[in-house]
Amino acid sequence: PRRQARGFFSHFPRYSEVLNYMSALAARHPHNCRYESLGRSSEGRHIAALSISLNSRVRDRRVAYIQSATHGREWITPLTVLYLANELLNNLRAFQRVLQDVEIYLVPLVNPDGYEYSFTNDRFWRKNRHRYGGRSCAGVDINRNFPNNWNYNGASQNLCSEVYSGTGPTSEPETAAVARYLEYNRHRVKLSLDVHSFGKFLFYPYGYSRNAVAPTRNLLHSVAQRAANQIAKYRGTHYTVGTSASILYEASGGLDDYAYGNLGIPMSFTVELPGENFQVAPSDIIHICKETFAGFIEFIRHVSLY
Ligand code: ING
Ligand code: ZN
Repeated sequence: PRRQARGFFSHFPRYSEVLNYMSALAARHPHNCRYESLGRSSEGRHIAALSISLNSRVRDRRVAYIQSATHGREWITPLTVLYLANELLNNLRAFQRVLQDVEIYLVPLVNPDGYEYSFTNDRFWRKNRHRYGGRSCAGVDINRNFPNNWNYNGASQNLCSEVYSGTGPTSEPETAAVARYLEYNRHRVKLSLDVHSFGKFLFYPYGYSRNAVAPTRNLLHSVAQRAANQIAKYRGTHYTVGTSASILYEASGGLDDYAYGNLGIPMSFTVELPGENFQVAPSDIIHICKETFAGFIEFIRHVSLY
């Protein structure tokens, strides 16, 4: 109750609290919000999703797909996605134009096992909790497990590595659940956002190699730059726009390269939120949620254009 009084966006909720929040939103907005499970993690937790639209009975809309907490320790990320859900549902009329013919599909905890483990055992846990090879190291990096140039760069076949890419593309149930949804809906998904922390970057494909150039890189760059400009309006937070390969490091098997390169989703980005060392002061959560919201809306505005 004390937490309720301080508000949801002033602390870091556990897995069950996130799912309760999601189901409460859907219960409060039955005509505009659907709560469902994309599948289960390797430890059996639900990968919960919310679908938000002006009328949830209408099918076949263009989809804006947004996921977060692909890495367990990136605690600020699901809060920005839940903030987006709550703001949209509480102000549907104000966002009528953006939502026209668009379905927002949100997966705040793609990696629920790694997320929980970062609360209970290791604050800096990144991977999922899948165990290969008996008692040795656990966990696969879900953002190295997607089927685009799998295990080519910035990934490892060492079970103990932070960027262990798994036994093959989509070997992980979390990766497979996301890929199944995106493949089934590939013709209507126009935007894919994978929200990480930290660094204040907006990345577009390709991330697997500095030498790989996306055919529509000019469009990707300008859409991301517009989102960065919207984010900066709130309190001047400066994001850098480019490919992860050129700005940060080359890494293959990420969601962004897969959504763009394999599925032909025209707008595919990775967001790196603020928060030095994955740590965010609880009093800063609401401000990050608000500035990021402006960026999300700018990305979503482009969904009806492509
Ligand atoms: N960063 C991303 C990572 O998975 C990234 C950077 C994005 C690499 C897209 C490749 C593709 O390493 C974090 N913070 O996880
Ligand atoms: Zn990450």
